[in-house]
Amino acid sequence: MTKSYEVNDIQVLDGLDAVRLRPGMYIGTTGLRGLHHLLSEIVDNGMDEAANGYATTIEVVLNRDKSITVIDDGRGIPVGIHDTMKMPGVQVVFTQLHSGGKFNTEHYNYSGGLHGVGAAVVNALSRWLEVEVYRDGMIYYQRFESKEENGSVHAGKPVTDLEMRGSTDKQGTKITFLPDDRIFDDIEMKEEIIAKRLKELAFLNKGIKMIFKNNRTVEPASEIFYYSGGLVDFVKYLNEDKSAIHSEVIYFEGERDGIKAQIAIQYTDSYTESIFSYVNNIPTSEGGTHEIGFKAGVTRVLNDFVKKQNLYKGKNGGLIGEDFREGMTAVISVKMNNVQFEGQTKTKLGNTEARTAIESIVSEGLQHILEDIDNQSTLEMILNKAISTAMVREAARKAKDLTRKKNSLESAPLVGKLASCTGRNPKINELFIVEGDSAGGSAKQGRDRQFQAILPLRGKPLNVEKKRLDQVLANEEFRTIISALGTGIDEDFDINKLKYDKVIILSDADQDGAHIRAILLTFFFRYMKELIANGHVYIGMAPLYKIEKGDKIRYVYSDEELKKCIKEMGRGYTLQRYKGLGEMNPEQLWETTMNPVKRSIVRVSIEDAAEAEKLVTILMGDKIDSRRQYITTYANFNRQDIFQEMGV
Ligand code: 0RA
Repeated sequence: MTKSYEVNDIQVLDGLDAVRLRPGMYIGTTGLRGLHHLLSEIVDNGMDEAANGYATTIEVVLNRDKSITVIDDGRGIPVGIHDTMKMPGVQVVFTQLHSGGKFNTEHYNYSGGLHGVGAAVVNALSRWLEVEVYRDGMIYYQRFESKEENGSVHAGKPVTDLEMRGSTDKQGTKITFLPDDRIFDDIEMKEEIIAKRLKELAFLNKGIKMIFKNNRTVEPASEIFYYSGGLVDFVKYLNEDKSAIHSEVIYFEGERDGIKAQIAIQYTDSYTESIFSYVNNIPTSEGGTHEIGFKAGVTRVLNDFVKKQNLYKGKNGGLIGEDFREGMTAVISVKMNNVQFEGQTKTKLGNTEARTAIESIVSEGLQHILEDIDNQSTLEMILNKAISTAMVREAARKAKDLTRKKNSLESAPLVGKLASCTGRNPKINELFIVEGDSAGGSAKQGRDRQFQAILPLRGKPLNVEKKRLDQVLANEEFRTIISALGTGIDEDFDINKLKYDKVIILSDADQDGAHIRAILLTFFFRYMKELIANGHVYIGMAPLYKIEKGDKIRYVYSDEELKKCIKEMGRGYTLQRYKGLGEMNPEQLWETTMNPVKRSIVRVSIEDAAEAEKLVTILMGDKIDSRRQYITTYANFNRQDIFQEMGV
């Protein structure tokens, strides 16, 4: 008696209830990403129909009540009674986990990873779900709800049988669901995320029409994504704002061991590589085996052409993979079964068989295309670009070796006009980088040569913005700075070799001075970040005015201070305004700007330097308005703003 009671009392957790217990296991998160995952599950089912040639159009509608509708014109979910489950196919699809494959696997290849558990999970995590199937001239309808019973929720229960509701000449499936606000942090899907995803799917599946309607806005909005060119259109779109170096997008596809790949490539004159890869329509932003195979294939094919034509005579080996990818925009779309996703965000393909398959597809497809007589100019452009990349790489390496060598020679005579100090204590030595030869001259005479070194800069230094390391290293002024500091640069930078405790930038308090300062800070920020981070970089502040009365001399650093000083002095003073450092004689420069007990210097923080980098971009760019705006408001170490206020 008691025993049978116990047996009946055993609670078997319904599959859908298990989903609610651990939503993370099925959709990753219950945040925004997980919420949109619900929509993906449904859209993916429609995409599977489309991929197998049964559907042409998928429509997503955001409804006013926060529910979402997805309509496809595929075959419609089967409505017949399932042999073993003894219920209509529709009900199986929405209430049984992993039911997707129980139908006809032959028609149902390529459902990827997290996706494919599908419709039942969506039902389990919704308040309610309604489905309409248009099939064999009939409309079928069924509704599911999450029901609360004695305080616990039972997920996705059918509240109607599958009903026939009249006839139709349409074919397909329409699913509407309301995500459960007891599961998700927020159930409002984001228009931008959906639109981006539908656009991506339209690119990845050429000829499929993706429609997006938003009925939540005051004016209902609708967008259609349709690309007859597929991946070729995708690459053109990605390169819209760049300059391509060959007009036709390279496209090929192939299949090896049941793994299919479509690949589109176009090179631009930019220095970056942008590869976007997908597996079963899912973005693999962390890359993985298919990308490795792709890169290996590209390197092999292009290197074969280089060798065959004997194009590159560089020493130190031939071209490397990266040489062939500078400026490359590529989209790789792979379709395969039994996908394994790895990595931090599960967006990295792990299947080893994908590497060899894709490499082989690329080797054959790319070679074939580039051998084509019509594509010889494209081939030439690509190979020339790779070779010049390799040459630049070589040059940069040589230049780096050069500075490294220079730095290793402790007492080597320094190039340029550095006046080094006599003392050898890097804990107290100071390097002044001074704008202009005349100020440099005064500084050299006025300094304490025991611990102060002077490096005059003639004109503006090279703007490092948009310059590559080799170009920076080719610049005499920067080479001198690098040599003087002794630290090396970039990856080779070693703070322990620093020969000066303080690197002090001395420039005029005008626009040119601000510009020079910004360029230098940007250089340090980009290539010697630690120098700033460890607090070795300073801005020197030269006075703006000298006030004299009788034997009293005062140097004034701001206009605020000037007003006060004039009051104190009373009548009969003489005022000199310094237009630049060059107007000061050596004694004055020492007194006001260099003497450690009297001067005022400002230490540069990383934030200042980051700001300076932005400033350089604007100063160098052609947006006149923002340039003016920036120069006049950028006040960190710049008294330009004060000049403006005074109308000087
Ligand atoms: C199982 C089997 C078949 C189609 C589908 C599921 C199917 C599911 C969804 C979900 C949204 N739209 C859908 N369209 C189809 C194949 C049925 C057949 O062989 O006729």
